[in-house]
Amino acid sequence: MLSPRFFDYIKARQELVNKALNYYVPLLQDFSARVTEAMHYSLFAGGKRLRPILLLAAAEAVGGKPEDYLPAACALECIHTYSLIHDDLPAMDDDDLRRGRPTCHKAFDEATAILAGDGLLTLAFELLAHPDLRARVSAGRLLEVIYLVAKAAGIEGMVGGQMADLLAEGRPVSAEELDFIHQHKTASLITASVVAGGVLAGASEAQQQALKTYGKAIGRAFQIVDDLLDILGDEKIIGKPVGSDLAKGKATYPRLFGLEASKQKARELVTRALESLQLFDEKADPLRDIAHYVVERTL
Ligand code: GRG
Repeated sequence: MLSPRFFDYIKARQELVNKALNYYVPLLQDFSARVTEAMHYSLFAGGKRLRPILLLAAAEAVGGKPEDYLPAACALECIHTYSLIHDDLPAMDDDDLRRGRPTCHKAFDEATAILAGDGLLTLAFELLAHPDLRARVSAGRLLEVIYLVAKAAGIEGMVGGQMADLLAEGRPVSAEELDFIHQHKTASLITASVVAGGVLAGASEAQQQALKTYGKAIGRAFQIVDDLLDILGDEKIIGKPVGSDLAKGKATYPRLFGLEASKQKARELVTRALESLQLFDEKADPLRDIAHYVVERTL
């Protein structure tokens, strides 16, 4: 059971991240203003801030101060938001609603949505090399983080997963293919958020490995729960029509294995995530709570 203390923690972290996003993502007033309006529209549309919070919680777990790593936390949210904007485009999932509001290309137009995604992805790497971060983290550690985040977001990670997901639409997939899609499309950016937080705050090799195992496990569990919410969720809470994965012929965990086996798998993954944190002390409690949250969430 998640405690009220956990929800207070999440709320405080969301506020920290939102303030930082407002500070680090410019709203330009020149002839290009529209693209930054679209970026802000999607960035401030009610996202949970899971990836930045994971980055900050992992930094805390190894003794870092969350305030020191905010540009990196914002970078992860920028990459996540770009992926959602592009995923919603007519050429991809063709969705009209996200988080209960018109998607970026509906609120603006397709060209602006493509540019807003491009702008967010590029800004992410600007933020990972931001002077505010360089003032607190060595160039070596920053390079390591830039490398691992780029790999996780690109062809060997989220982009590759999205390609595989699109190619799997409307036909049966094997468990191996589904696992590839989940691991790449969803778990890779979640894992990168956790490992990046650890690296920034000086995690040892063993700690980095443990954070990677944790990230992969909660990343996979997160996607299974996302698939379950598409069937069992409340439209008013999830902000999009229930059953949209099924309607699009998407490869999902419940479709392949059924509801009960999917819930069981998500629980097993959370247990694995918790076990991987054994070498950490109570400073990793927020990471432990987040693992529980991943399976208990309704949004
Ligand atoms: C376009 C390169 C490219 C990739 C798109 C993220 C993604 C890949 C597609 C979105 C569809 C989807 C269900 C992805 C799985 C990841 C996921 C569950 C995203 C939603 O993440 P949340 O719940 O979103 O953290 P909020 O709204 O809280 O920010």
